Amino acid sequence: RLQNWDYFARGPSYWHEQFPVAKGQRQSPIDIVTANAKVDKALTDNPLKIHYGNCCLGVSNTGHSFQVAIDGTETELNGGPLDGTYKLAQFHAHWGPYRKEFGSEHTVDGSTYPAELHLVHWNTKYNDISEAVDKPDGLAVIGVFFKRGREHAGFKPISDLIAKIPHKGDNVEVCCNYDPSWILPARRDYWTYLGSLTTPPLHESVTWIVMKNPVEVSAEQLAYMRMMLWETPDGEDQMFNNYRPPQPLQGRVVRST
Ligand code: 1SD
Ligand code: ZN
Repeated sequence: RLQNWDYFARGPSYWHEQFPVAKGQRQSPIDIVTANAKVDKALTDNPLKIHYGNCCLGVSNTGHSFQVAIDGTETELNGGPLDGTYKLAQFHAHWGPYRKEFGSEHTVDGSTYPAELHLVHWNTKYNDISEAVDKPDGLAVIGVFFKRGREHAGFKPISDLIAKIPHKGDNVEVCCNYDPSWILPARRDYWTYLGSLTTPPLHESVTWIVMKNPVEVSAEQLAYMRMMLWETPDGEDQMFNNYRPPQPLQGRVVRST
């Protein structure tokens, strides 16, 4: 069964028909205009603390991305722009076509990257992610830009598994010790703003934390993502361009470390 939204015939410019919040006041992604970002000392005085550990369960093909399922029990994200403690629920990515330098959701002064990883966390003041997903302070997503370059050893255990989940619904276990913080850039400078999920139902529930420094992954690691398939009206096809373009800022302020 085809879903009621996709990235082609029922793509981002149609999502508002079924999800009116698509035209809301705090939609994501956005273009980050670096000159307009307000440096906020409070963000560095109370640094972002990220603790993950060995928490990965499996990698699946959701039909829109790969998604790594997490046992978040021992994970913790707090500090920076966040009140309280958030736990990691899953991570996934968005990416563009072969050899192109676009596919990221956020853009920086109009520049794109070939992919963007999203680590999705939920606020533990709620009982679980399903309760948190539509609350204004329910989610925190860390975005990490991927840039084409050298192979990323810390992403390799996951990119190797992505090659094994071609069809929607395919799932493989992450059998070895894997800590998602291996994919984070060494320098943790970031931009932060209040936004939304970038896929329907587009809930305005996300505190975005977008890492300023991209991480390098190889052309082959990007190619593994594009080897995944998704369902199209004509059958299956290579998965790419699974990104939403930047949305209006609507007066929001982006803060910077
Ligand atoms: O695209 C994801 C979607 O798969 C789902 O994980 C949702 C959270 O439940 O988040 C969006 S996103 O805003 O992180 N792109
Ligand atoms: Zn995402």
